Amino acid sequence: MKVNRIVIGTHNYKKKSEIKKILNGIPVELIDLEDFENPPCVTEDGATFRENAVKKALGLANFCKTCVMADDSGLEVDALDKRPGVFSSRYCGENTSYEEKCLKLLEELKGVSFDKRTARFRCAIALAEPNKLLFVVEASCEGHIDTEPRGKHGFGYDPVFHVQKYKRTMAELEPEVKNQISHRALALKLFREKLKELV
Ligand code: ITT
Repeated sequence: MKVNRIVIGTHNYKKKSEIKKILNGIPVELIDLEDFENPPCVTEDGATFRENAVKKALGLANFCKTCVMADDSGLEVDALDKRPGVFSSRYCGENTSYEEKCLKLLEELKGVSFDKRTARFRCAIALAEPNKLLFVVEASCEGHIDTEPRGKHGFGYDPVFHVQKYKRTMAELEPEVKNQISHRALALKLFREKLKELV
């Protein structure tokens, strides 16, 4: 089967915008999920990012009746036994803001020294057509949880995620830089490669 259009299966506007920028130029038409009426929110009850990405991609491909890519991502903090992990978007309650989540994380890490605040963003991206998983790719981006939020770019935990190489938080980096080094950027590099076999 040849893939010539892919729906970006996310309800997260910022995530979608990063995916579109990073995939700029691929020989496939990218379609927004909002172009479909009442797309479902697939329940993310998998134990891993991979499981959730596959579930979202298959669930949405069946709904859209075409090829869908889905990204499941989140933050693992070593000092918190890898929490919030797959619960990153629900950390401290479903309807809390990104700011509240960042502050809760800083609160939980109070007193933990910088060298013990190691963390990583993880991203799994699945591509599926109705009833058929085509492939999954995964990548991660290492860093530390900072002691205060800084920066206005990005979304989610970016203001508290310190990137050693730049000595800045992910939210202080220009989007062009985040989109070269992030977990999503690295996963989408692999995605591009795999996709070449299908277009
Ligand atoms: P969809 O499921 O509709 O794609 P979502 O926001 O619920 O949207 P996830 O289930 O993958 O997506 O949850 C990801 C959460 O992890 C997200 O809400 C952020 O809190 C965090 N996250 C993921 N990628 C991030 C990034 O690049 N920078 C900062 N935080 C990120």
